[in-house]
Amino acid sequence: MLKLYYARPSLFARPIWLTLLEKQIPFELVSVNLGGDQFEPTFLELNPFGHVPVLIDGDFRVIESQAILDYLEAKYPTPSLLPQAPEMLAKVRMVQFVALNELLPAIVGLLLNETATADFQYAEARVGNTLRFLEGLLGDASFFAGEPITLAETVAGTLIPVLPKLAIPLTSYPRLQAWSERLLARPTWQTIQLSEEEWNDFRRHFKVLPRVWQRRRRQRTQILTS
Ligand SMILES: N[C@@H](CCC(=O)N[C@@H](CS)C(=O)NCC(=O)O)C(=O)O
Repeated sequence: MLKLYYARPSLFARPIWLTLLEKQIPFELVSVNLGGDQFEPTFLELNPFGHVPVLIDGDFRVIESQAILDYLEAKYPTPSLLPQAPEMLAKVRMVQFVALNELLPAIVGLLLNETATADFQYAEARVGNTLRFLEGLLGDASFFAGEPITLAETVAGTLIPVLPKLAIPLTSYPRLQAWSERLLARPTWQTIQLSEEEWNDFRRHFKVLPRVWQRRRRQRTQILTS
């Protein structure tokens, strides 16, 4: 059976978890405590960069979330989450990469910084810019590539719905708000939903974790280069 090394709140691992559920592929979840277990030698053998997600399929191992999504689509093509028509494919890829390269770092900025700081305001502006773009791209469709859902939803759909919890309501983006509500109503989204307590823990820990990771990485660099 497939094994997914993940952490419940991990913004990179959640799209994989959802994709496995949407494709109805049997899998086992292996939780990695990102408070330090990612630097343990047994985990570094799976991913030398010390990140989740990692997917294990028999004796094949895949790291990097977007590579994992491509692997799942190629190996388990039904139901398909990636359209073939060039324009739809481009739309889905745009959403995937704008979500990861613009929205995710902006969300990290919102989580790390205090409200009144310039860094927070930059993160807020970046979120607004991304949401305006995605609102236009979605247009009047139910999902980015029409029906059914695609990787655009399993990727952006794990990020956009958290914005209201970060004091960024979706009310100015009515199409994305309705899209987000449609996704949250799906059984698969409900399965991965964090409880209020998990979300508060995640927010609290988020401010200290990057500093811990930086320190552990410096130690690793010394080991790797000595
Ligand atoms: N580019 C990687 C990024 C993965 C990543 O940064 N994962 C975070 C969790 S959200 C992680 O494992 N952080 C722990 C660390 O960096 O030590 C991917 O897309 O899979």
